[in-house]
Amino acid sequence: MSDKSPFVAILMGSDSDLPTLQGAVDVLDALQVRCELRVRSAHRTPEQTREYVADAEARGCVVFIAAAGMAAHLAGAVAAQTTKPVIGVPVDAGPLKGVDALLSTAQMPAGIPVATVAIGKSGAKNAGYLAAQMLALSNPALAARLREERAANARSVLERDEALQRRLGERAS
Ligand code: RP5
Repeated sequence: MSDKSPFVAILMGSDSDLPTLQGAVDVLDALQVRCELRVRSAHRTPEQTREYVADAEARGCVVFIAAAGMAAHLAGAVAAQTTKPVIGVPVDAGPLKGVDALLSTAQMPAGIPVATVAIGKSGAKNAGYLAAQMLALSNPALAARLREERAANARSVLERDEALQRRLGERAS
């Protein structure tokens, strides 16, 4: 039986964006959120991008993550085709190190929002978390997994602080 649970569609402008987007996939996998990953380009495959968004929505996509570098219009092009939430990830590609993609992704006209995260790998991970948080609004088990992940994150920071204090103590003695 195929899985019919709501899913997150991750689009990237090029397969060269995959090292950045892998973090979003890993976060969603760890939180047991179904996702699929496709290459679609606002500029190079505009018609296939439109078709994919309509098809993904019909199959149960509830959040889109769209990532691109340079003159990054993919997230906006996706947002133009759906009222599902769209999270934009600016990719650090090209000589402007992602600042071009950040502005292209974030500066949307009123009425067509794109929730834009940070440039690069941290942004991609946060896109995964944000998409999961959106799904968790109607999924208590996922909300619990997100809370546990936050608690584990906090424990890890405190453990690293304790390790640091031990090293500093050893140096002083
Ligand atoms: C963007 O151009 C893509 O999202 C990618 O970040 C960048 C370079 O693409 P390739 O030339 O590597 O395919 O559209």
